[in-house]
Amino acid sequence: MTASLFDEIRREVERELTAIFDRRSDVPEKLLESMRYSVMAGGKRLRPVLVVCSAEAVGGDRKSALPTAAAFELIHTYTLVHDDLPAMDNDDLRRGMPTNHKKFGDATAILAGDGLLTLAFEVITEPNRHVPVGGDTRAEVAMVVARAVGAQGTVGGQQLDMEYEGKESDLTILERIHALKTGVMITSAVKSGAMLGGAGGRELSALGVYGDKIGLAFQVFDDILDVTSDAKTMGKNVGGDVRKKKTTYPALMGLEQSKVFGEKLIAEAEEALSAVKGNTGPLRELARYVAKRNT
Ligand code: GRG
Repeated sequence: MTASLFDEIRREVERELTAIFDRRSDVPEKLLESMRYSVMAGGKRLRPVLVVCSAEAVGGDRKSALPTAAAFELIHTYTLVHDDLPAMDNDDLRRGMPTNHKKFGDATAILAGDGLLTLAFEVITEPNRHVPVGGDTRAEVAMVVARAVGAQGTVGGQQLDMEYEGKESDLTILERIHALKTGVMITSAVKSGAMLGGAGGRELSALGVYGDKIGLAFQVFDDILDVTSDAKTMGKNVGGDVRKKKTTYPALMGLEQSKVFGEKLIAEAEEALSAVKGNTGPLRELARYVAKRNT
């Protein structure tokens, strides 16, 4: 993401995250340090930026979306911390730094992930510090997020991903795993922003399609980067998909066809935005960014 609008949103999200941690002096020191370490280690902040841009696309106020935007980064970081554990992907590099368990030990890393996930729901449901958001809307957003990241969503996707490691798989299975593991969180970020921005039913479903398409495209390009990029650029180890015998889009379709497929998804995402009346420019740019990113 290069545009200054995205940098500005990222900075605001990071201020929100800092404020969230600064209010948590009641958390045991090492645990708080471990939670803060992985969240503040950087990252593209794609999910929070999507929450904010989606809220603004339907005429909502940025400030009403900021806490939920930050909550998405807390949840996303928890999945990274747990995914990197020795019992899962066993990675030692994330966001260009040692993984959480390498720095704080496995047990604290597990607890840091647990703490981040639950903190996210506290942040989504507590009264908004910036502008009032009705309790009903906060509860609805919490439900959408819980369904997306729970056992029927991201956690279930991780389970399937583990079960299919080293096994024969096809495009249908791959799409299901990716939709659950990566897609639902991206779609729910877009939907949550839209709900906080006061979207109507038609806009909400169009933004749901947009989220589904960029969510899958994100994973297609992630599979491509795992083959074509390097650890220094990505800030995490690459080539892991082949090493762990994971089925990927390049493995099933070849590199060139994977790019064509990813770009088709991006075009479909942009098409879905035509049902949204507000300023969809930033969401269009984000869709194109997903296809062009190099980290
Ligand atoms: C529930 C433990 C658990 C895991 C869920 C999301 C997930 C499954 C695991 C995270 C690891 C992973 C490789 C997920 C695929 C999605 C992906 C490419 C995540 C990395 O997201 P980026 O590129 O990372 O947005 P940054 O660091 O930029 O935020």
